[in-house]
Amino acid sequence: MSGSIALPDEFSDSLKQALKIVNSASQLRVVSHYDADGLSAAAIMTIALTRAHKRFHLTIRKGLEPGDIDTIAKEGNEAILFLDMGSGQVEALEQLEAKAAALDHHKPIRKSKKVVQVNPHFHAIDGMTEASAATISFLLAIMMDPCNWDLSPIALAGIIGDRQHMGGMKGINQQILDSATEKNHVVVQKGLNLKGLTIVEAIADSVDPYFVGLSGRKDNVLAFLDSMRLPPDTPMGTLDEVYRRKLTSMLSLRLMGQGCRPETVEELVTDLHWIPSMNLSAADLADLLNACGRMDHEGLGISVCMGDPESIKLAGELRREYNKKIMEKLVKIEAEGASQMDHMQFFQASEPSLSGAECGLAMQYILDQSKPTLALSVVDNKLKVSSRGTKHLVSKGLDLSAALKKAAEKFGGVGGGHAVAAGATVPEGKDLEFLKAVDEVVALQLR
Ligand SMILES: [Mn+2]
Repeated sequence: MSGSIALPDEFSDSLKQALKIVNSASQLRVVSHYDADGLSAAAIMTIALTRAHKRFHLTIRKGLEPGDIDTIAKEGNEAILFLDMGSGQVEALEQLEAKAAALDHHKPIRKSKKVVQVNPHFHAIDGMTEASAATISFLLAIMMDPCNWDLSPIALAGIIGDRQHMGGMKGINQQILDSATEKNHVVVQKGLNLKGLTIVEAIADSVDPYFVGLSGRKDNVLAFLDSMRLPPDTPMGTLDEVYRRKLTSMLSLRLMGQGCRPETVEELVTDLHWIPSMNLSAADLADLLNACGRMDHEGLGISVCMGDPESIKLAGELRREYNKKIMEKLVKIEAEGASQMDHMQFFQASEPSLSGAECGLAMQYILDQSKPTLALSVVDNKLKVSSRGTKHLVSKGLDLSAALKKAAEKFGGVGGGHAVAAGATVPEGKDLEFLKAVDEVVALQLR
């Protein structure tokens, strides 16, 4: 039924239950998350439902707060699909009158008799590395109709958006990639993981990877390229093999010198998943979606996934704007560092919607690799916290989801997410106590 994807029977069963909800409803409510994975999942469902001639109403949210669920409850929906969210709110979803399915890869709280949960965690599949929300949405889409296999590049963009591809695709994600390649929906080729038209642009404007001393400083990049006798305006596409190797080794050395983990350095030369139908790589698509979501243009993200050339162009402009803001913050963090506690480090995010991205990039490329990083901002008089660790720290016991949940609940807040990346909201005025509580939990985890 899922084509060539092999899934545990019980996981297939949960997908079939979700399919039943879709098939039996005359009209569906779809709610998804605003990040690249959530937007990919939403775009896949949007296209699949349209092809199935289903009426639906899509909303993209930054999170699923109790207030959001109350609003949805009052709409009198027949059936609701929650994408990239819902597993953490299963209790509240059970109160809904509508039939509800949560296609989520975040750690679930418990099983539910009422709410259909399609979640890899229930089936010994790692929701952090083997299946994202876009993966699950895609599995449902091809179950609805195998013609939806052409949406596989969007699933790959979601997977990459959630950084599940790092160190190589795994599990269900790998299965989708293999079949998508076989069906010519994507072409895999090795390349330098930089975006931009000319080399000087690609390095100077690069926030991911962020090159300490080069990113955001064009003059330094010009000097760097001059030292290699490489003309700065060389188009990225025309870089010959000798220069590509030279540039790759120089940039790798820089990343190592700034203390990046080996898996981060390895990512510099990476498998690019070229999408012939869009003239983009899946990583590029993920990047565009990320910018759309963070810059409050979620609808544009959906039309980018539909392959609209004008939307792709507009999203490119948004990305430039978005990168500029992040670049300014990263250059500042590079100069000033983060505030240190015994077992973690933190900084003030430039604005709430950028805190996750800033936190992730600062953790990966700039700050102390031996401590997780928290980025703080204030939303509606509440402290909003984004946190990131490294896979290495997670292998040593770090679980930011548990740490933030425990610390936030101590002060009447909420927290959760993944072991390597989590968030929390805490009542204002409890900042210092909260940070101390996180520090204590992390100390125990990494002991
Ligand atoms: Mn996700």
